[in-house]
Amino acid sequence: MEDRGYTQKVATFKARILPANSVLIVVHDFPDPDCLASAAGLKYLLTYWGVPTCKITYGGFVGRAENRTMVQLLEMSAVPIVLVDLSSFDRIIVADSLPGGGNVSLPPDAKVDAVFDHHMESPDADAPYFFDVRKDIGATSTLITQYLNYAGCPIPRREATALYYGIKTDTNGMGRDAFPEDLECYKLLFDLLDHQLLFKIEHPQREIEFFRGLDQALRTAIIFGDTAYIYTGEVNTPDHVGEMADFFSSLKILEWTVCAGIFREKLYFSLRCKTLENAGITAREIARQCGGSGGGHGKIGAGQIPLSSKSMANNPSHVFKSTAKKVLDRSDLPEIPLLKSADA
Ligand SMILES: [Mn+2]
Repeated sequence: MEDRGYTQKVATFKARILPANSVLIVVHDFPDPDCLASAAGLKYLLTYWGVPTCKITYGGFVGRAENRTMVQLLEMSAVPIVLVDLSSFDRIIVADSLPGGGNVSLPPDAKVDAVFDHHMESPDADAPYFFDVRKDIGATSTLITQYLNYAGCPIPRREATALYYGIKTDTNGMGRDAFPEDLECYKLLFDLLDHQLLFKIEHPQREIEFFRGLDQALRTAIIFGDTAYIYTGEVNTPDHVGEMADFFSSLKILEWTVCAGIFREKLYFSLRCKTLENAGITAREIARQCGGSGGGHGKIGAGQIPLSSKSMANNPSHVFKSTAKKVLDRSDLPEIPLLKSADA
């Protein structure tokens, strides 16, 4: 593999973190496989460098059945941030998100030492921490795989399984928002991972709530033109919203899939598009108009809007749907229930 500056970046990162007795790795709220795998990879690298204590932490909880299975089978000792005393750590690293990005439960005054991410927003060049934030890779797991590689750190089976699954889910198996570096790392990790464990993660045992949620989503789904809107109502976990967006986007006639649900006084939404490349920008604009925050990549976007936001006071689902239709320039299209539509 060509170096692409990684040797230098690894050295700069190492110099920023070491020496340290304890490092906290913070990932985004309701963590997904990419951020969990990135944290596991970073933790392994730091341990390899001799850091005695590394802890992985997240806001919210691990929701999706796949992700819970991943944490359990890969023995990732990740803990909710409410159980963590930030002041007891020498260094703080943020993975797969930006400090202050709206989906990280770090207090604003927390002193961050390093950030790894792959989203469209980048920190200011003079940010007081080391950062490697890339628009041209599909997963933070790719970035961390490169750091392990260029640090000369052998990747064990569990970490390889996590990183592979992180890249796989963020790129939908190299089919979405994937770049050459993702494929390089994907191939490298394929030979290192535990395929039995991967199978168990990808085929988790589900709670009955999953099927209730699916039923609710099917009943509320509507179609307008090439777009579906699914409102899941109150959800047990915000990542159910993204899960349903992925599921419904397989409907043949769709370009856009918009899915929204309510969890603890916030409306969470996910966007998927098939051929266009503006899901992240669209998510950001919908969230902005509703008084929340959002972002993403080319084909996937997401955001959250506090129900306390002025625009959301009455009937949040309706306000959100109207705003999404307006931003997508589909306000005038008639709405048809998905299960009654002729094409479905
Ligand atoms: Mn990611």
